[in-house]
Order: sequence, then C-alpha cells, then structure tokens
Amino acid sequence: MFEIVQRFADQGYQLDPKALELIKSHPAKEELIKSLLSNLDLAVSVIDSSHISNLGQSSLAPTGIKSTLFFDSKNNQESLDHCTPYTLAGTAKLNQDIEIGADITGRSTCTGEYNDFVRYFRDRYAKLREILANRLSARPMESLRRNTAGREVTIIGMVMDVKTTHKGNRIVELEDPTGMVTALIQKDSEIFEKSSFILPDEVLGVTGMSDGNGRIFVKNLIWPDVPNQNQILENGRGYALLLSDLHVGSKFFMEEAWLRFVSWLNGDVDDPSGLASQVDHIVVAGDVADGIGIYPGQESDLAIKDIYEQYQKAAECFNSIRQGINIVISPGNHDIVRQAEPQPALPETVCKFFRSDFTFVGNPTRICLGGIPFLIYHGRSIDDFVLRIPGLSYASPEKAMVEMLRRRHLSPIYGSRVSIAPEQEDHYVISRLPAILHCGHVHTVGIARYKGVAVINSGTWQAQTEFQKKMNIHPTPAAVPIVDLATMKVRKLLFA
Ligand code: D5M
Ligand code: FE
Ligand code: ZN
Repeated sequence: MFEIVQRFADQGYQLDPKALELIKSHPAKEELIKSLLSNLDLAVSVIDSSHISNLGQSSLAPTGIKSTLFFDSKNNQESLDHCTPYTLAGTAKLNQDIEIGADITGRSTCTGEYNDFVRYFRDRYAKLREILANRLSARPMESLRRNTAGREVTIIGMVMDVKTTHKGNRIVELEDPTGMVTALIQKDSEIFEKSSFILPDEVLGVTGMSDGNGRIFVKNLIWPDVPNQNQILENGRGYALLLSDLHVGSKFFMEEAWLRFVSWLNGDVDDPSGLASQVDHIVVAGDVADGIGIYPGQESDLAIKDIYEQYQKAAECFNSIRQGINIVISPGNHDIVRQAEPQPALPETVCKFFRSDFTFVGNPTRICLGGIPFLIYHGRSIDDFVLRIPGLSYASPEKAMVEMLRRRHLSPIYGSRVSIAPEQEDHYVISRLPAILHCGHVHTVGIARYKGVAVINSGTWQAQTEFQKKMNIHPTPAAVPIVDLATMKVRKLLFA
C-alpha cells in the first residue's frame, strides 16, 4: 500500500483514501496505476475516485486496442486564437478545412550576421513584452538610475545570465532596449524556489525594491503565461489523430503496429469504438524518416540506408491510409531539411513520393484544422527544458510543454541543444494561443490540459534503440492521441 502512495507522490500527486481503496481492489492494479500516472491532467494534485472512474470509462477500442479517456476540457477557457486568417505573413488557405499561418517555408531571410541576432532578440523581446504588458506596468530600465532608491519598481527584461553565488543567492542579469539591471534573490526568500525556473534568454517581469543604482531586490517574478480565463474553442469539427517520430528506415520502426493502425483507420477491422470512420485529420510532428548520420552509430540501426528510399517507404506507409483524411506533415531533426530551426517543409524531392492531397508544413507551424488552431512543433527544445528545469523528465514531456506555454515560447534557451536561425522575427513566441499544442521528439506520449490548452506529445513508432537505452530513454511506441475537435476530449489508442 505504501508503495502505491509513494509512486504517486514521486510524480507529485496525492491519493485520497477512497482512490487508494479503488486502486488496491482493482483487478488490473498495475495497469490502472500506470494509466493514471501517465495520463493525469497536470492541474490535478489530489487524485480522487472520480479520476479512476473516468479511466474506467475507457472503452475497448478495435481488436484489443485500448482507448483511454483523458479529459473533458469543456468547462475552462478563453480563446485567443480563432481560425480566422492569421495576420502573420505566409497565410495560405489550402482547402476548406486547413489554414496555415506562421511557417518559415519559402520565407527564410537570415544570413547569420550580427545584425540578424540583434533583430531576432529585439523581436522576441517586443512580442513577449506585449504579452506581459497586459498585466504589468513596467518602466524602462534606464529610468531605474533616476531617483528610485528604496522604491518598488517593475521591469520587463530578457535574461542575459542567471547564476547562483557561492553563498547560495541567485543573481539574474536582465536587459531591455534601454539598459541592464541586476536582479538579486536571497536564498531564504519566498521566491527563491520559483527563481530556479528562470532560463537564459527568456523574457520575464520582475518587481522588487530598487537600490537606485541598477539593482533590484526581487519580490516577484512574472512569466508571460496563459491567462487564467483562457477559453476552449468548442466549435471544431471531426477527430484528429496526432502522430510523430515514425523513424521509417530504422530497424526499430514498428511496421507491424503501423499496419494494424492503418487497418483500423481504413475500417478493415472491427471498430467497436466507432472512431476510425470519424477521423478527418492526421498531424505528424516530425521525424518521419530516421535519416542518416543523425546520431553516433546510427548506421548499424538502419534497415534502409538510402535517405530517398526511407521516404519512399514512409510514403507507402501513409499513402495506404484511406482517402478523405487531411494529412499534415511537419519535419523534425531526423528529416531531410536544414537542422537549424525553424525548419521548412519537406522538399519536393521527397514530397513527390506522397499522395498529392497531403499538406507539407514547416517546423514550427500554426495550422487550423476543422476550425481548431494547432501549434505544431517537433519539440527539440524539450531536451533543453529537461536539462535545465528541476523536476522535468522525458517520461512526462507534457510538463516541459506546459513550461513552453508559461513562457509563451517554444524554445527559449538560445545556443543549447536547439540551433535556432536568427530570422527576422522570432517564430517561437506563442503570440496567439493555440487550442492544441502538439509536439513529438521525446518518444513518450504525454497529455495534459493547461489553462484550456490541450498539451499533447504524440510519442513514436520506433522501439527503443541502443542509443536511447544508453541515454535511459524509455519510449511508449504505437500509442496515438486522438482529439475530438468538437469537445476537445483526448483519448489514447494503443496499437502496440
Ligand atoms: O530523439 C529521441 C529521443 O532521444 C528524445 O528523447 C531526445 C533523445 N535524444 C536525442 N539525441 C540525444 C542526445 N544527443 N543526447 C541525449 N538524448 C538525445 P530523436 O530526435 O527522435 O532521435
Ligand atoms: Fe524522434
Ligand atoms: Zn526528434
């Protein structure tokens, strides 16, 4: 019994006594615990019997394919991004149900010169400042040196440096277009723990006591975040399947599971869930093929060693899906596009293998499907988040994705794992909130709801590689999140 409580406590959840009883007496105890742990809404801190009965509703989907009901997000939300045309350049209307905005494909301008970096960071600052300015009235940093000693001030700054002194206090160097300040956080102050979440290059609001000389003793830290009253969009149509990380060409690509998935989708097997015929959209968030030379020793993991043959095979995998489903494909770090992000859509040299009704988009991209705004990002920055933020792990990628929403930025740390090209604007700022944030990359399915945004990591179709074994990464392959766009309910279908 203690072990059960401990397992939930390790993940930050408390169990109420009734819930504990229900779990203890459940015939498939282990499965139930795993299901609960991997699927709970982040907003939940105490698990009660209702969470267990919700899971109990999970129907047995086709031929032993389990489907789990996650959340019904109907009663919470604000909607900032409706599917009216996006204002950023590059909006393309492809067909009645798909609309693309904010995508780098064909619009990369950067040359990598000094001015590009200055412009890129100015744009990041300006966009995030605008979000924060809704809640904060901040002053320019240069004004701190004029008569502010002993007064409480608020500034909005970009983090140039964050370090812990040998005495254990935290020092944050912040910059805005007018100057710099040094923010100091005492190790015994109330916000010290909060300050461990500060990342380099992010933009945040700081209030505190000014010393009149460019230093602030911090009282509060304010991240751009999602407004509390964020509303759900409830006018969507149809169902969307979220996929990523097929890694076709790898010896570990799970082809049999994939074929089971396609048979189900095409209605070739019995489907008690009735969901297969209602799928209108499939979104793929990168790593379609395994590529070549992506990680040390990859050669020996490849079943197909030619990159074009890998895409031919990937195309076969997708082309056999029944007509009438919008299939949207975005690239990842294993795909045949530039490694620097944002990445353009897959090139014609490989798109030509796929059916002509598919839609190829960049990474990241915003896209509207069935009336619902999606933000699709492969998720390479999750590596950075896991490395830098205490308590995050590859097992719960949705928690890292929530950190993106808190920062209103998909990849705040510059120059770490993610190589970001300094484009004219910062495509990673989440100016307009999506209803669905969809990432992949880490090979584990994660689902949560954060202030009305459905946060979904779509896992993988690749079994654990030797490399991942060494890195202690435990994939959850052949599990597919499915979203009812009319209600925003999310389930997970298992084809393994
Ligand atoms: O990434 C698959 C998983 O492997 C994902 O969790 C990131 C992790 N990964 C990828 N490259 C590295 C390195 N170099 N070190 C540590 N962890 C890594 P994918 O991009 O799909 O191969
Ligand atoms: Fe991957
Ligand atoms: Zn990846």
